[in-house]
Amino acid sequence: MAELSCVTWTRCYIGLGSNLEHPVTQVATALLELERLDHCRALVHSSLYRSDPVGPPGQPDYINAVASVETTLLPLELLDALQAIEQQHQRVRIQHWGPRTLDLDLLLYGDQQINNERLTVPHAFIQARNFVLYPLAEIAPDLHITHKISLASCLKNCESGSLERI
Ligand code: 5RU
Ligand code: CA
Ligand code: CA
Repeated sequence: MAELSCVTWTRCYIGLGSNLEHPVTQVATALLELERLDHCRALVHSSLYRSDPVGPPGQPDYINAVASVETTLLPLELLDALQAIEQQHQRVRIQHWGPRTLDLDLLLYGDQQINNERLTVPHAFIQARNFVLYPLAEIAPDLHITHKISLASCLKNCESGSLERI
């Protein structure tokens, strides 16, 4: 008798950001690369957004977006895949929170809470950053960040500021 297959697909949310070397192209290319990742399917992504830099001053404006995929990769396997894409974009770490060609953040991995040396999920910045919350709301308005914290409640406390959908 035929067996039923049993793999678990977990929906994950990924933040994209760039403020060097043609940021719109960096983010658009990264979306295509996410779409082509092995063991991932069903990519959905937000519009691209422009915003002022948060953190160290004197950087170029950022382009941000949020994407979601379903994956059979484990969290650290997905992180490896995201970091490999960052490397393909010649990401160089000079200054902490400094400008970058491409930053891919694993924001949410299903409803899991993960705390280890490489990974904190939900991502530390998710609850207070307009450049994460507004794009996220575009693709998953009913999302909960944790069992107790809804995306809608985070948005109520987060001004859109300089954030501009492009
Ligand atoms: C401090 C606060 C440092 C928030 C960082 C981005 C942060 C940014 C980005 C915009 C950084 C990390 N500003 N600043 N978009 N990343 N607008 O993706 F996110 S550096
Ligand atoms: Ca990052
Ligand atoms: Ca980031």
